[in-house]
Amino acid sequence: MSKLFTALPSLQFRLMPEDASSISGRVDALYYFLVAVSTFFAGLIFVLVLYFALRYRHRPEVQQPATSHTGNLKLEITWIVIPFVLVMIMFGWGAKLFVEMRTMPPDALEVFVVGKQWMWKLQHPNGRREINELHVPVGRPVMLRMISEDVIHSFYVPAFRMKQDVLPGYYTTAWFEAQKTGRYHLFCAEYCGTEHSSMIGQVIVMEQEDYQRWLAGGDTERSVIELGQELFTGKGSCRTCHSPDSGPRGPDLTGLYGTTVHLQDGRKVTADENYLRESILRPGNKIVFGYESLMPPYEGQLSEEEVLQLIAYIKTLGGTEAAPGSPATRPAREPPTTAPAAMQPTSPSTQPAGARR
Ligand code: HEC
Ligand SMILES: [Cu+2]
Repeated sequence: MSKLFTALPSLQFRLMPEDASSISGRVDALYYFLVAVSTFFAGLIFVLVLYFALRYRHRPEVQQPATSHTGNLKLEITWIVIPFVLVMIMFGWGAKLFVEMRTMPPDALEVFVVGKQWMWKLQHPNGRREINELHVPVGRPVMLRMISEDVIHSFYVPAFRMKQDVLPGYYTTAWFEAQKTGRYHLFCAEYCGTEHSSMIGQVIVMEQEDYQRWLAGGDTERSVIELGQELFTGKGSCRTCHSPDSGPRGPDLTGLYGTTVHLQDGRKVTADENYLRESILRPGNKIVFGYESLMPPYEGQLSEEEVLQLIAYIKTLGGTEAAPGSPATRPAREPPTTAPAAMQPTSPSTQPAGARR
């Protein structure tokens, strides 16, 4: 339908922004369906209201019927079933699309996004950075791992029908696959202060070869993982407490990512990106079972970029997602039997420590 409008250049009118991602055409189709259903019923109700108002207007010569209707089963079933079917179609269709939009493709290119008042800072896996511009290859899924340094922002690319809040203190993700080369608007879609309206940028979709050339063109020396490793052994001095032979000073982080971590207070958490971030910045919040709270909080000492780099490095140390299909590499190290009785699972758990979710 949007083709209809773009096919008439003389009108210079677009009902929708350009559609340039693998999902945008389908989001539009659902939207048009909602608009069509709403328009049809709004029109029908409008016409019927007018018709009944005229047809049954008060006339002195017409007698009021002595009995009043108590109901009409067939009519009532009709007006229950038709709207029910329609909204269930909307629900099923919308849910299917939503799940697809929220399921990150495993082979996606990961780009790190840090929002701050009032700019977008981005970093590619090879280390190349950019501000308010995002270069991506065409026809390849791109996943954004995003966080804010200050207030809530929202990463919005209308041409991709993609919008995701960017929060302080918590990673959110989004993905898209651009299908047309070109330049597309990037907006912040969450009011974030005085210069919110200037927090704008561009997504530049390039052919594969152009993208590779662009990626290599920066003055990048180290990849995100290498930067993380450098922090781990250098400035962060994480290695003094986290290495296979660090003993009781700190747990070995090998194979940690994606596993279940048993905490001192009996809780079990999945070692995902948000857990790793919290463990680095505020380790006291979640103490690993069997360890002392020796780790200093790194809050205020590491930038969000640095934390992202550390996490990218820790993920390379192995874990569920790094080695799909292989058994959990992490040895059991927390004897759940010594946990307080109240924290024991109600049924005897056969799940080994460090099991996958
Ligand atoms: C003084 C020693 C020490 C230093 C330095 C240290 N840690 Fe820790 N770390 C610990 C201890 C002890 C624990 C376990 C207790 C806890 O959860 O706080 C831990 C826990 C963790 C965990 C959770 C591990 C798990 O098995 O769930 C992560 C992730 C982590 N540290 C990352 C880091 C990173 C990254 C750095 C460097 C920026 C660092 N640590 C520096 C001692 C340290
Ligand atoms: Cu903003």
